[in-house]
Amino acid sequence: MKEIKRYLVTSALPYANGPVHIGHLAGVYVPSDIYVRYLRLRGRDVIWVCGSDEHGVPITIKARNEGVSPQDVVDKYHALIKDSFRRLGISFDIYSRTTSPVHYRTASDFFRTLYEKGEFTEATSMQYYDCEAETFLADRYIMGTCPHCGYDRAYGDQCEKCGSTLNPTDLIEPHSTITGSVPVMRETRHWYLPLDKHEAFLRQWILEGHKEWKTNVYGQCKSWLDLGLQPRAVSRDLSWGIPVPLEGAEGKVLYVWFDAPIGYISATKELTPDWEKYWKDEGTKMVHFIGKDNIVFHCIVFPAMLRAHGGYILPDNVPANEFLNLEGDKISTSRNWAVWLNEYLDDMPGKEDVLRYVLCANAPETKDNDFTWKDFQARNNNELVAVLGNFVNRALVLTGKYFEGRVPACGELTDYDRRTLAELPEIKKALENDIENYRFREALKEAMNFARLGNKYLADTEPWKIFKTDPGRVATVLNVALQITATLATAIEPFMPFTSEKIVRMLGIARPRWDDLGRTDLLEVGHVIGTPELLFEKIDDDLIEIQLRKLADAKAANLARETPVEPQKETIVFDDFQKMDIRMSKILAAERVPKTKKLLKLTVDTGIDKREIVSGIAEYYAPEDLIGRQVPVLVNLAPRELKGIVSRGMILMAADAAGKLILLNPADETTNGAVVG
Ligand code: B3M
Ligand code: ZN
Repeated sequence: MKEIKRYLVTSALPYANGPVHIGHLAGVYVPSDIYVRYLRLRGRDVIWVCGSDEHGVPITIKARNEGVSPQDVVDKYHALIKDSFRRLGISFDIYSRTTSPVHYRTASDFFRTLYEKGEFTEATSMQYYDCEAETFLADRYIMGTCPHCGYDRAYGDQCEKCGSTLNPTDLIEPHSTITGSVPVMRETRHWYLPLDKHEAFLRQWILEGHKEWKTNVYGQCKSWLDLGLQPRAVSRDLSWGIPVPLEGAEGKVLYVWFDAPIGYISATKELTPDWEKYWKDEGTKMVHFIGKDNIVFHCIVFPAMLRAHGGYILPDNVPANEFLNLEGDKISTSRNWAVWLNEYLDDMPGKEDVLRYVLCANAPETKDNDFTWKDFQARNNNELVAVLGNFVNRALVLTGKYFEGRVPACGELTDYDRRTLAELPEIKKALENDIENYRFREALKEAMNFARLGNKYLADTEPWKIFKTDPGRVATVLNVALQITATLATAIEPFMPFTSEKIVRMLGIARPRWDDLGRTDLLEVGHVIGTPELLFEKIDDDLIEIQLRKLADAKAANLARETPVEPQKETIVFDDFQKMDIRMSKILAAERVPKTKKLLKLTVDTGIDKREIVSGIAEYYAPEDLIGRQVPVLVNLAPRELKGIVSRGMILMAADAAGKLILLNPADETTNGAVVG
């Protein structure tokens, strides 16, 4: 075993084409923050680098759709992402970006070195070209009919209907998604990294040398290697990206997956002049935190690049996570099926640690996992409030009550006290072992075990019952409880830094060192503690309802967008239309029809008369929101009895594809009875 002198931790660079969501957090940023905070607490030499990934086709597509430049897109999201990470306490040592000048230079130099060493091959191939847009069409810039299932919106790389992998040339009747025009075939020349040349090394290094990697990671690597590695193009015909730094390479840029991982190196350079120590000395342990869709790039492509370059170390581990789903569905940016970090932070101020806690407790470490708002609420109420918050609060409040906030002296310990205290070093050991082995869910459970232990200790010893008869015993119990609280403050720091900070502040001490966890002299007798405040609040149903409603709205909008508009009905003549008598009418009263979910009984003034109409809008409007509104009513519809009420007429409304009803209001109010036509 080599000696570990320092750590270099990297986290996947998020694409700067949208905000980050809970899937990114649970998969990558929360676990890496826990790992790094832990290493720092242990006094290890560690740096943690990240930044925005600002190249790639999705960014240019977004820019085109919004009528702005790619630089505008990345400027906006880089700032948003960086700020929301900071607000959640994600403690990178640097959060850089791949449009930075240092990165341009670093990536260009890297490419040139490989080129000069003869590590690339060059090849010419025929690719689709859009003559109107004067550009080659990279994978999702081209669409056509799937040769397998006939779906007519298949992309150049994949059919989303039947799931088959495609080449642009497989598409029937291909067209450009930029201009809609029919592309032509044109010759283009690119540089390739011959992964096949590195295959033997990678097999040995991963399959023999890293059997300890997580099974999902090891398994993916093995299946790639077993399929046999092919040369991969490292350049593209695009205008957005880092130009290929060679003579005669106009119009060519580095493939985004070539420059992005080099971003880790650039960020380190920006952070410290000592960067080479972290990248080139064998005493460095490098760990890449990523999601499962990035495994091949970090375990196969980037190591091959580093080796081809020479002089760089390779990662020691790549603890990739699986995916987090949301309320049973795949998180999707384009379908707005996500909890966006920036929105969460705005909607739930002061609950940063709750999100960190829930995402770690549910992290998709070995399989895909589901985030639900009900589970979020339950974990907050039953674990954070009832266990962690309750214990700390009791220990502090009782000390205030019985000993005026002074740490009481510890008398003689009972066997039970001794057994309780003996568990502390055991928990500490388990916690360390879990974190060092990237088992963060288990680690969090261990950290919470300090609180569970303390809670149980107070429940069993019941100091509130014996103060009158045995104040000395109460002093001992509270001394023990406060020492556990001090341990807890440090143990939870990697997971819940804001809460840790609060506890330390309330105890009025400097944060205990990691090595001192479990000690029984963390607080001196007589030390005055601060005023206790609640660490967590119970979360009520209405807060959860707001979030569930957001998701329901997103779902309805998707359904409406994805369901085709109803085809036009048969042609009618004017006289057919004239048969309908539609009048502007005012809603005077509205009430629910008992024992129904959908129906409201409305009293309307049609100008002709006042009458009752039963309408199926109860799911979309509250009765009180309807009163006083003017709406069009079909007044000569034959009366109909519904739930014992005679409905005379119909309120005209718009129904979207999801069946959601919208009232139609006139732009200006008119007299009741005014004819619509
Ligand atoms: N930009 C993130 C993703 O696939 C991708 C990671 C780059 S890490 C060098 O979501
Ligand atoms: Zn298909």
